[in-house]
Amino acid sequence: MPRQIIIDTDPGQDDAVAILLALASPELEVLGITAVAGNVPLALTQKNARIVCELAGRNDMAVYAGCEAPLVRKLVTAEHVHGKTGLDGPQLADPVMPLQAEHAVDYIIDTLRSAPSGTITLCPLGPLTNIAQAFRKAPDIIERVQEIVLMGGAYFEVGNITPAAEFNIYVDPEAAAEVFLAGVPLVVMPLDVTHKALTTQARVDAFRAMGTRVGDMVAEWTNFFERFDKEKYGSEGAPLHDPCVIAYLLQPDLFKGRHVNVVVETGSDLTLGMTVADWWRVTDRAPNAMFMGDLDADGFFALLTDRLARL
Ligand SMILES: [Ca+2]
Repeated sequence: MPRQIIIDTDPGQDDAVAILLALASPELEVLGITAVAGNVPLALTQKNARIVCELAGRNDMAVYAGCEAPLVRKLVTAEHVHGKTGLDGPQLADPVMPLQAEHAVDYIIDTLRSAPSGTITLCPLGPLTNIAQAFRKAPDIIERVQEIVLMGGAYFEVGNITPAAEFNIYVDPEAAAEVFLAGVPLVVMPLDVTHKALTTQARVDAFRAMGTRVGDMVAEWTNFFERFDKEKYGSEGAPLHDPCVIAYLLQPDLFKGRHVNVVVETGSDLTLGMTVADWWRVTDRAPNAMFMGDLDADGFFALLTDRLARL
């Protein structure tokens, strides 16, 4: 039986690739896609999620709009990386498939309550606002979650939006702090991993060589955000952050990490949103997260290319 997942997302070109990877993979059943404000405002992330579903030929997918602002802070966005639409690069038509009427938070709650306990995995690819709101509103669902596999945080790579913090966690640190302490089995894909998933020229060429619309789109998205990241990091390509979450569900042996304690900083202006990971186990705080640190990048891109070619 395929593993049932809900993708919570703020597309974002790398979110788009993650959604495509999930929809292309028979091991996974995407129950629904919940949008959250993050890379761009909610009106665009929910629209972008639908654009991506249509690109995959999945106009039947249910897409829900969630929270338009973090729990207590003003929204910070990342148009400087993703462009004004969040999916800048290729020309994309507006979606025709509808947005679901139910709020994403209620959808998450209802879905977890109606399914057998421990059968649904949450895959957050953006700020953790929707997940934290669902846990606040319906604490009974927390123990029903099979696992949370998320993109966010950093330890050795430290920060990409501030010197100390990764974007997803920084945007809603209070939500992240609550989710990390909720007691749900947690797998974290921090920058330490995603910065190894680099879109080199050969890897982008492989997307284009598929000769499909999906392959062309992924190559164009990658070219768009690469310009920014190459200059910033001086690397040979851009990190493909969010697909790491889906790749982990398909092939966990591509990743290596440690089960450690991770706490999110919410009090300091200087290090707000920092994921303080006890990598060296220097405290007696109980481990709460599988915090990944290494990736078989060639294996990751082989998996991604193989699956995207099926769409
Ligand atoms: Ca994202």
